[in-house]
Amino acid sequence: MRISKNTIDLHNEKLYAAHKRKFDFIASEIPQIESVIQQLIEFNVAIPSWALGTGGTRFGRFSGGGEPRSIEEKIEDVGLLHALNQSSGSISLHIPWDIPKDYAAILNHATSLGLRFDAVNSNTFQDQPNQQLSYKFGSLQNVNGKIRKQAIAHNIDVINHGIELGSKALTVWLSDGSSFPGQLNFRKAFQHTLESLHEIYAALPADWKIFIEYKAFEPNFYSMTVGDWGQSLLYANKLGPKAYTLVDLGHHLPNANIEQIVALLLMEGKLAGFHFNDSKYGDDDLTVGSIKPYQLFLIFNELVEGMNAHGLNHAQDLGWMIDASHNVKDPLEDLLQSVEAIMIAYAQALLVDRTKLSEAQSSNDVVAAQEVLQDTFRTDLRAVVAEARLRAGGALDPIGFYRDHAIRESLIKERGSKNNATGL
Ligand code: RM4
Ligand code: MN
Ligand code: MN
Repeated sequence: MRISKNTIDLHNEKLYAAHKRKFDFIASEIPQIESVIQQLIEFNVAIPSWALGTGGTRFGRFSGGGEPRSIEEKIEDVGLLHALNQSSGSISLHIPWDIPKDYAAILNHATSLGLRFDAVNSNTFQDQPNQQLSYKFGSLQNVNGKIRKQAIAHNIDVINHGIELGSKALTVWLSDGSSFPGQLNFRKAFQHTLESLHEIYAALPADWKIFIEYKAFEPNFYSMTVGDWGQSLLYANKLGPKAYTLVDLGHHLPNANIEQIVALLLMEGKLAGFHFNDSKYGDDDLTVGSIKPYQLFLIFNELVEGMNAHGLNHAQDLGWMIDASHNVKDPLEDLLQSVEAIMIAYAQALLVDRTKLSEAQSSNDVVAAQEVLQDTFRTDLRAVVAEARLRAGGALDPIGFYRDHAIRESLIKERGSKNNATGL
């Protein structure tokens, strides 16, 4: 299904007067409002192809119905999100959960919805039905050279799919590691992984990047071979200029200072970008901003500061993606909430008074520094984000539109209520 521009205009007309009152008030307080709106319009967050169905845990999965049955339907779902918020104009494929076959048709389909293909993701954390050798004891780290070769070949295959679709990056997340002391020789595991990554790196086209994603635990519980940003950065530095460290918010040990990690990775020119989600305990993959919105703001504050210091283009030079799972919510509503949370945090970070903050820092005025950050964090910028969405052609209230137009019900009618989308 597609949403027509006309229905969005009608929706916006109804909400416009109330929106304008709120927007005019906040705009009168922000001298640089136009440039903030422009930056918000340009910002885009990719949607992963594996997050369009209902997620679950190892205990169960409760599908809400209408889930996409094919890569084409997943692209359509992202098209719906993008039509509503104008900030979800790209899709990130996970292979082999989604294998593109007819490239030209898929590209056409995506382009007609205003979508591009973001980073492609490899998967060597599961065995596939016809796979020859098992990844039970790891993939790129494996003690068996034949298994490493198979995993390398898969990654190169993923790059080749990405080339056909116009992707520009490969994201490698490895579940490699060990679950018990003594199981693994750490040094050898690292070296095998590095050698394997070198071979994958050599297959990257000139204008591609490789993102090395780290994770502290799970599925291995004693050691992870790319377990933290230090290890990821070691790989990225050894591999070369096309390799970067990818931060997934849920992949840290509890209470890690993620904003500091971001600042240092940017300083080193090695931050690939983000997988956004939120968590209470571990890799919970909850809606962005649902648990720790202040942390999200502090991260964006460092991102904006660091990107400006390095002259990076906020919208284009780093990879922005949601990596969440939706266990009890409608996946599309959940994704709309996540994108909105990201846009709000980004807008707030753009408005931090950096001159005042750096003066407070230079004079060790801790109170003033906190005031600067919290003053911005406590400013309600929802109307500014809505105005950017309106000007870009999106809906003033995406979730309201989605519900008023009974989009899930239409999807269930079209696709049925029993299917499970491939993915998490
Ligand atoms: C991992 C990691 C990867 C994602 C898989 C599905 O925990 O976050 O980015 O591809 O899950
Ligand atoms: Mn991730
Ligand atoms: Mn994860």
